[in-house]
Amino acid sequence: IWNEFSKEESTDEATIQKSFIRHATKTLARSSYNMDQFAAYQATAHSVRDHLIDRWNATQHCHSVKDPKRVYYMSLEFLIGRTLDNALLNLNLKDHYKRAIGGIGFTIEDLVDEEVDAALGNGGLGRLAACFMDSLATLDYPAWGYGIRYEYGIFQQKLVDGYQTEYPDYWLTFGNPWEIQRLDVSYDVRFRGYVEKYVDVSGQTRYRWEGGEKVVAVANDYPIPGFQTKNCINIRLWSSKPKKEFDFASFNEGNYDKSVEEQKAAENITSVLYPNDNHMVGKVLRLKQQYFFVSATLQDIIRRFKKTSRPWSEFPQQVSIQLNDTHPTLSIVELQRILIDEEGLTWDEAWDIVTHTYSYTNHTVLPEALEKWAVPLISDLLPRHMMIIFELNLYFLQRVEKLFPGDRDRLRRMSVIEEGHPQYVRMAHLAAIGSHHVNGVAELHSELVKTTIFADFVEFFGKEKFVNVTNGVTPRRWLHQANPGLSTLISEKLGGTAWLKDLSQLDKIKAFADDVGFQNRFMDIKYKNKIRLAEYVKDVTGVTLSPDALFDVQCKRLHEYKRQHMNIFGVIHRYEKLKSMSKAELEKVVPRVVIFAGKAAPGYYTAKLIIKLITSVANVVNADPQTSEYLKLIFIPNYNVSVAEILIPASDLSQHISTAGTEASGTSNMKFVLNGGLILGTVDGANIEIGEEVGKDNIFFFGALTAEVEDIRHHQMYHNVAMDAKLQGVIKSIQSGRYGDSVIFEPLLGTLRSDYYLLSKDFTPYLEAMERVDAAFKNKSAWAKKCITAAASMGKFSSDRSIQDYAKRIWKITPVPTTEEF
Ligand code: DL6
Repeated sequence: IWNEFSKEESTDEATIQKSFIRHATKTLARSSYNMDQFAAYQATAHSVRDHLIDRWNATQHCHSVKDPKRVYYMSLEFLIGRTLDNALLNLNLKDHYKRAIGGIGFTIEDLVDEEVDAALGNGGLGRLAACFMDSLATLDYPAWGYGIRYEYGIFQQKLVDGYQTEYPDYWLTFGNPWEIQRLDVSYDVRFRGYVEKYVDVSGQTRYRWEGGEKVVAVANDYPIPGFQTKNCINIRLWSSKPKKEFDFASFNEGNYDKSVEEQKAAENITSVLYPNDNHMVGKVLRLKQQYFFVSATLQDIIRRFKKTSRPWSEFPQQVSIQLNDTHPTLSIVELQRILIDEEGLTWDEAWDIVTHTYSYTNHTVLPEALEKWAVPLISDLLPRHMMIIFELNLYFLQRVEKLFPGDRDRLRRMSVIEEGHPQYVRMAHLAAIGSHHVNGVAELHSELVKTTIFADFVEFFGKEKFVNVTNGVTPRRWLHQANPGLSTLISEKLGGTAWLKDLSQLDKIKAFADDVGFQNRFMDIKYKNKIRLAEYVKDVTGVTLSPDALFDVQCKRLHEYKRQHMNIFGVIHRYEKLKSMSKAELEKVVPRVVIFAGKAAPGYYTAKLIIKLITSVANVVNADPQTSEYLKLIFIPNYNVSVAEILIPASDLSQHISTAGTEASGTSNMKFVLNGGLILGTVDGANIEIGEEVGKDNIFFFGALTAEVEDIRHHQMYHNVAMDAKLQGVIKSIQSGRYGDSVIFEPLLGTLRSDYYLLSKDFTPYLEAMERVDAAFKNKSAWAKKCITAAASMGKFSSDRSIQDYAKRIWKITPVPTTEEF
């Protein structure tokens, strides 16, 4: 009976309609007279979810039976975006649902638009984790994602008087059909308390962590379907609950607030995602989040491992844990604690297991982003962990001393503890010491990892431990889903959709780069995507755009190192130049639409000023009848995954202009080129590898090189270097009050005095690169050829390639397809 009734539902139109109506009436308690569009989305989502769950169950069953080595991807961020469209496409159900839902009187595209983004991440790091989950599922790897189910995702950004204003992102208001709450999967997590020393029956001195307070971690499962496979993996997101619902003593005393205080404090742990990207903020609640997530995840992994009664020594053969940045690094200490304090292993046995289990991805070398936690903070919250950190640091430094006797400065540099008042724990050092591999996310970045923050560690551990895995993006979401027109054209030319699972096949599209008929179709798809974006922009900003203009996009988190200010200074320069042109000169100009989008961390004053400058300039530029045909400037508010899906396929040019050596990789650069847009970029991060693949004629590079940056900074600091004349002109124009009260912008302009990010040095080369872009865009056929060649060269940048790289070289796992019998 079980087998008969648990079969995956059929996908014919009538069955889908039946399932839709069953969910509308039984799950949502709606009826035909009160079905609005949102309810229709919910009913559809529940119906699709049934398919996901069937596959999810089959996959779990298959993995339990085959018991392969699994990889656990621990990440405090998963920037998933919407799920409905992605699930329909990955399950190959889109056309079926389109017809079935159409038959009920709704359009699937409208329903897709009803979904709220799951925005549990800040930017690149979180979106990378989501792409990796898609690839892991698609490639049939036995994998789990682990994270936190924040009730508030990344804040919603609105513009008020041109300033960024933040609003809470309570994304769960109407429930979330994509998650499965698992009240049966829960673990206690302890904080604070004390450490007791005792002697066990065999006479060994041991420690145990006691007392303190406990909260409960409850699992919420988020099924992730692979593309054209039965495999459906899981992201397990933890939410915090109180151990004790209620303090009766306080309640009986009439102290009602106090009676629920503990409950509130427990729930607060997973309340909100910290909105900082590439910047460390040392708040206690954040440390609590980290340990809460680490503790629950490890308990879950260990429970699964113990089911098969293997000895502990086999743990690393069964379990590989990837740390997505240092945020989950306490996991290393926690596993050591469990093994020595609870499982009775010796220190060395335990450490051997730990160091064969973990690997760590570094996503930045920017000093302000490297995590360090004050020792008193850790001691208070996690007293036993602090002891273990000191102890493992001692053993580590003893080994360093042995290899480099008497080199005290080296010991100071390599120590996990940064000396001072207070002392700090350097999480990157801890992660590197406790992992078997450390990887950077693009070639240049991985080199910088080896030569800067981990130079001493390379000398100590050897260079084999430090590897590169260049990032990638999933072509399913970022081409097939976001750009159906282009996906269909490629499938037509390649004779099917197999390329979506093997992106290297894109290469064959190069053969059509000179074919005028193909060029026209390719550019026609771009044109339609530009119309779609123009409609969206009209909707959210009221500004009308011409799809004939060159669409120039920079969408990413606002950061000085990403240099959105260089872009807006460039726009001002362009505007001033247009103002000085005669009518005849104007007629030769390539019309341009410059689009910005991105959030600034709420406490990042300079980044917020850049937004204000962009919106202030936009007010002037867009209202100027003399130039408005040739230049439009847009700031799209509330950039998120769904906005990116509209923006990226519509760009002719995108800017990735970080100061060389600062952007670890970047991943939107890959998405833009994959969608037939060209890059204007610095020789930084993954731009470099993109350049190698597409060829130097199909990318616009400019600017100082990484190797030059330090010298230039030094020179600027000590030699009274004059600011670039064109940049000076721009500053003067801002200071003239042309874009509103210039006093507001003084702190931003002030950053150009020390000019840490080298705007002055790079400004003229930047403008010259822009001129090359304008000239190239004028030749429509040559431009189309560049775009086609570039897009067809993007095979390397599939996240499938990144995942295969991790799987083979670091995790040592193999695919386990969920076969039909499950
Ligand atoms: O690796 C994903 C992504 C890179 O593409 C970006 O270049 C990099 O800035 C970003 N790094 C972070 C680090 N933040 N922290 N913590 O987000 O990672």
